Amino acid sequence: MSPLFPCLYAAEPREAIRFGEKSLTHAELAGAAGSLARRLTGAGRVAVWATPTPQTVVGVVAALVAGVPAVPLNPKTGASELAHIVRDSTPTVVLASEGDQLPPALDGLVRIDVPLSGTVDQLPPEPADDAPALIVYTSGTTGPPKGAVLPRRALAATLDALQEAWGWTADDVLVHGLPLFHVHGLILGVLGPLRRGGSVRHLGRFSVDGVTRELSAGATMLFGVPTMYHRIAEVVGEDRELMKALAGARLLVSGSAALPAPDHRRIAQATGRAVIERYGMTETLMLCAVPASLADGSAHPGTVGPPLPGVELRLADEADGIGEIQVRGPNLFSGYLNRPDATVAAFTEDGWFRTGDLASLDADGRVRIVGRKATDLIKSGGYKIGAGEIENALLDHPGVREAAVTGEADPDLGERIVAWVVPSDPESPPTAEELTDHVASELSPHKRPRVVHFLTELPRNDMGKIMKRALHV
Ligand code: MCA
Ligand code: AMP
Repeated sequence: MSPLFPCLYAAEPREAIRFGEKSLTHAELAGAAGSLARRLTGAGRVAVWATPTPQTVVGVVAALVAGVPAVPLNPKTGASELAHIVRDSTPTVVLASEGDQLPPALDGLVRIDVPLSGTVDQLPPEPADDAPALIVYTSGTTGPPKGAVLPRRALAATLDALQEAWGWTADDVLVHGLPLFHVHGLILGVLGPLRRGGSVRHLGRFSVDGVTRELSAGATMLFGVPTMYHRIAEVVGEDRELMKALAGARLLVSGSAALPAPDHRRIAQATGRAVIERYGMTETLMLCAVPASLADGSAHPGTVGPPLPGVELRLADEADGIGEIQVRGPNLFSGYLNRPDATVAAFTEDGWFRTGDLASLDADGRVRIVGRKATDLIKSGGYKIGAGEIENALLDHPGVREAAVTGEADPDLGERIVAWVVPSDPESPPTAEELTDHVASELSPHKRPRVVHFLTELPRNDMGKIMKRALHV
C-alpha cells in the first residue's frame, strides 16, 4: 500500500502542526514519530492520552507508522468509563506528555512520555490496508461505549474522498479546536492535513477569538461542530474582524450534528460564505459532503450533499420519501472490538451498514437528514451520548431509585441531556449538582445532565416500561 502520510516519508520541511507557540514540520514530525515508532513495534495496542497537544499527534502518528493500533483516550473520561475502555481494549502502553497525571486505571500500562524531536534514517514499511489503525470508542443506545476498529484503508479512503469534494491540497491550512479523541478532530482535523501534506493549527480549546486570529493569519479552512458555529453566529453580526476573517476563508465546514438553518443564514449574510456540511459516523467515517464549489454562499442549509466518491448509499424502508441511510464502501470500520454480536447487528443480511439516521434524497441526489431511528441517542455539542449509559450511572448513585434520561432541544448544544429521577429517600433527595458531578466523574463531563427533574414516580405503561414521551414539564 502507498503510505498513509507520503509527506512524512518525503520528510518535507513545511509546517505540519501548530499548537500555540509549538510547531513541527513534516520532517520534524517524521523524526519524532519515527523514533518513537521504533519503541512501539510489537506493543499490541497503545493508548494515547489525547490532550490537545503536539504530543498526541506525534503519539498517534508513531503508532500508525509502527503499525500498532492506537486507542485515543479522552483525558476527562471518568473512572468507570475509563476502566471499561482499558479492560476492553487491553493496551500495553500509554503515550502521554511529560508531567501528565494519569489516573489509576492506567497504572498497569508501560508509560512512555512522547518526545517532540528525534531522528530516524528510514521509516518502517507500511502495514497492510486492512490492518487496524485506530480504535475509537462510541456510544450506543444501551450499555457502555463500543470500540470501533478503523482500518488504514478506511482512513485513506475517507480523506481522499474529501480531497476530491473539497479540492483539499497541501496549501490548505486548517484551524480547529476539536477534541483529539474522536473522528472529527483526530482523523479529519489532524490526519487529514497530514495526508495532504498541508498543516493544522489547533486552538487548544475552541474560542471565537482563536478562530478570528488564525483565519486572519493565513488559515484557509475551519472545521467545527454546530455548537461552535452557533457561537460564531451569535457574534458575527457585530464583530467586523471575525466577519472579515470568515469571509476570507476558503472553506467553513460543519459536521457531527445538524447545523441549524438560522446559524447557517446568519453567517452567510454577514460573510458571503456558506458553511458547508458533511455527514458521517465513527463507524463509517465520512459519507456525504457538500462540494467546495457551493461555499461561495450558494449552499443551502439542511443538506449534507451527495454521497462522497466510493460511498454507496441507499434509503431503506422508505415511507413518504424518508428512509434509513444504509451504506457500503472502503471507508467503513471492520467491526466493534470484542463485540461480534453488535457488529452483526449493525449490518443488514446483504452487507449494508445501518446508520440509524433517517433522510430523504432531493432531486439532485443530495441527502437531507431529518432525524434518527433511536430516540435514546442524544447529540449534545456534537458528542453522541446514549441515554442508557447515563441512566445506569445515575442508578449507581445511592440516592437514586429510578432514572430516565432524555434529550431536549438546546440552541447552543443542539440537544441537552435531561435526567428524570425518583430519589431513594424522598425526604432527603440528592442535589442536582451531586448527580451531575457523579455522572461527570464516572463517565465524562460532556455526558453530565444539564437539567435534573425530581419526580415521585416515572410514567410507565402496562408492561412496566418507562414512557419517555410522557416526560416533560
Ligand atoms: C463543567 N465542567 C465540569 C463539570 N461542569 N467538569 C466536571 N464536572 C462537572 N460537573 C467542565 C467541562 O469539563 C469543561 O471543561 C467546562 O467545564 C465546560 O464544559 P461544557 O459546558 O461541557 O463545555 P462546552 O464549552 O459547552 O463545550 C462545547 C464544545 C464541546 C466546545 C462545542 O461540546 C466540544 O468540544 N464538542 C466537540 C464534540 C466532537 O468533537 N464530536 C465529534 C464526535 P473544559 O472546557 O476544560 O473542557 S462525532 C464524529 O467524530 C463523527 C464522525 C462526525 O460526524 O464528526
Ligand atoms: P458519532 O457516532 O459520534 O460518530 O456520530 C455520528 C452521528 O452524528 C451520525 O449518525 C449522525 O446522526 C450525526 N451527524 C454527523 N454529521 C451530521 C450532519 N452534518 N448533520 C446531521 N447529523 C450529523
